[in-house]
Amino acid sequence: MTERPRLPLPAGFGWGTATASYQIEGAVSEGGRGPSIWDTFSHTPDRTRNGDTGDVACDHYHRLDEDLDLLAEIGAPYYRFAPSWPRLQPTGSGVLNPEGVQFYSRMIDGLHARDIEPWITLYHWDLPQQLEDAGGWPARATAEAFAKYAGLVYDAFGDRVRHWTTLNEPWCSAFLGYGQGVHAPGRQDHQDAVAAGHHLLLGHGLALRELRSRASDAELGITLNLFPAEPESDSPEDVDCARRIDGLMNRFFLDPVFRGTYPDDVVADLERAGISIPVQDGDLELISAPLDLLGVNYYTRFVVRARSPEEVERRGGRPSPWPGGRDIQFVAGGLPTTEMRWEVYPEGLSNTLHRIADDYTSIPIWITESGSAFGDVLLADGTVDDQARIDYLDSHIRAALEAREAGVDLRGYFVWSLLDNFEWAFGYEKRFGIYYVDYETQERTPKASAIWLRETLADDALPERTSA
Ligand code: IFM
Repeated sequence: MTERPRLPLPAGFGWGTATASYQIEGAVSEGGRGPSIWDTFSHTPDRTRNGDTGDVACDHYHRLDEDLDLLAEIGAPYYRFAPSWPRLQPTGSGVLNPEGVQFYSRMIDGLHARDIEPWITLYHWDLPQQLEDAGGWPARATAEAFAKYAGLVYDAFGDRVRHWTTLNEPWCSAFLGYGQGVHAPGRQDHQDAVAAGHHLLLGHGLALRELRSRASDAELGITLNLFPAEPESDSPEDVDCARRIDGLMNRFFLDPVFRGTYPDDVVADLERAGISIPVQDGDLELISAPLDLLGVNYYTRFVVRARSPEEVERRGGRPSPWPGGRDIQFVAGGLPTTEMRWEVYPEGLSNTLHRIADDYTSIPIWITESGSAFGDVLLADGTVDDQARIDYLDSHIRAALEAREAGVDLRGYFVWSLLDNFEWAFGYEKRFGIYYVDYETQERTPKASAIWLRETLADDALPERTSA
């Protein structure tokens, strides 16, 4: 049994929920929207669970007001959303699409009308297909196109939006999208993945320069997904596997952003695998330009061990997101898991926050995503009893606030996600929302976690909690 006492929430703390365009909007052929890599990918056979696509998703495009009312119901002061690049700029170049601008203007105004601060993420994975056809993120030109797009989006909404993050989880775009191929655009080339990773970071740096030149009082940052990598044993081989995964997952992004350099050991690991990072003069200065905040998405940890040469041989050349990592095995670490089979490890969140503050930066940190998928069921009485999600949120919020109490400058915590939604390659099978979505009727039902969050925020305290 775990006993957790009532815990008052810090004054002025930034609570929120988060979503992303392709996961909820639907209306993919309406309002002048162009195709994105996720349209193409999800319509390609065998790419997503059950062939699910974002064509309709949560139909948020047509249910904007209803969804804004849900946000008001929760009572969190922030809402983080990612406008769709192909809705705002259908081909990835040229002027913005007025219908797209109108849709997000309505959203932003609707948020302000409900006393909710909008927070924009400029890129949450829906690259316009035309840019992919021209080379995608492995091509440097995509970073330049992204920066131009960022400037235009700021021109449209900068007067009403104070918080901006350039990228969401560039690790996923680069290594799942171009390395393992389980995310759009589905390519499987580790050199492309690393080039994509660098050009995403370059896109961040170039976009930041565009935003800075326009924004005097905006708060600008990037969101990284950071997960601790731990060895299964103390053996030097397992410890080295953990170093390598930490390098590719965390330090590949943190080091250039906060130290202006790629980590030597990661560069050496990649070179051994015949892979180079296509850095040009001046890139790292742009990438490491000062930020106002860091967004952290935290879900789980990795536990790794070394594979023997025989195991590597047996496994063959199965696609992996990790360049040069065929000899690294991911194992269960013995903790309870969510529906994603991700271990529930709140200590990893406080450790990650401490690590950032100790090793990288003292700028404000925001947890821009934290949440879990469980097999939620809508009961006949109209309720969804997701105690496991409440427990997950409670333990992670406590871990985050502990780090804050110990001196980490943590400013906010956004729950992923407002609604059940299109969970990428997993389609609609995984439910992350605090509102249950019936995809047949599009009816939204508050799960117990939504009610818990609303009451927690209204009481300004985490309730006392006893759990098994
Ligand atoms: O649904 C995703 C989101 O798009 C990015 N961060 C992780 C979430 C859960 O997998």
